[in-house]
Amino acid sequence: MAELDDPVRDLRERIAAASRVCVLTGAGMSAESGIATFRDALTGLWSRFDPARLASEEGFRADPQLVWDWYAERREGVRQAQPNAGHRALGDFARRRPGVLTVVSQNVDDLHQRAGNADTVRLHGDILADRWLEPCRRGRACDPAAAGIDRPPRCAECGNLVRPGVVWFGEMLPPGAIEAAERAARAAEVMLVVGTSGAVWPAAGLAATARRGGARVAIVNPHASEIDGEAHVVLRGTAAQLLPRLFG
Ligand code: BV8
Repeated sequence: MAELDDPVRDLRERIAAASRVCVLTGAGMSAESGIATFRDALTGLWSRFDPARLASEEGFRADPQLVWDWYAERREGVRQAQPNAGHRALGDFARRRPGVLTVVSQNVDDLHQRAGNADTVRLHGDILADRWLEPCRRGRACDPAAAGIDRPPRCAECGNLVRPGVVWFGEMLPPGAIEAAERAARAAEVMLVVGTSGAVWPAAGLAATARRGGARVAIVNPHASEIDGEAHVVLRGTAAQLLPRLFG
């Protein structure tokens, strides 16, 4: 049977024949672009911190400058990074087969968008975006340039702080994001889960949602994840190695 001989070829053929494909990506998708994965992000200076604490409103309020500096360093890494062969394979596929592929990402970088998947569903926000920490009483849009050079920038009139436009632990996902992701997972004929440890919810539940919807579920990850059990097939490899072979 093709599947037993060559699971990559079998999956590639399923993707080529499908009219609806959903790809859920995590930090491993951007690892080969030089962006540390979320749980590896705390190296060097940050190695003594817990990412789940830094990536929370409580952590930000406890030490705004520390958290702001962590994000500033990660933002610079994103700006320096380039989409890898895995991002490009998905962007090229979307250009060749418009309307077939939905990319749902937990990542806060912009590499899918830069590779051509402009309509990527962002579950956890955008690290390059800024927001006010408190809703602005004057309804003003957040403009860090006007908020001064402090770290984090602070509104000179009311003291409101600027924070990164990401979803922190304990915060709701952007309106409509998980609903759009669940619709794509339920409708998918093929669901590919790339580069995620499956540790963060509700994103981690999308593989099971796709499986219940009848999708063929496959995982691309060099290591075991918490949701391997939801997959029909697990491909032990990296995004930049395998996605060009699956979507090329
Ligand atoms: C929420 C932005 C409603 C910030 C991030 C059940 C249901 C709902 C909520 C919960 C629940 N159980 C618990 C919760 C609470 C919480 C949660 O999930 N906690 C976990 C720790 C248990 N969830 C939430 O708070 C979410 N909000 O549900 O709202 C609500 C509200 C209040 C109370 C209840 C419900 C919000 C979660 C969003 C958090 N924000 N990011 C920032 O980035 O700074 S999540 C963060 O983790 C990143 O976005 C990251 O993408 C994400 C997930 O991690 P991974 O992407 O998987 O990355 P990781 O490093 O873990 O793994 C990398 C993988 O890649 C590895 O497997 C590795 O092997 C692989 N890999 C490495 N190299 C490669 C590779 N793969 C392929 N190729 C390679 N080259």
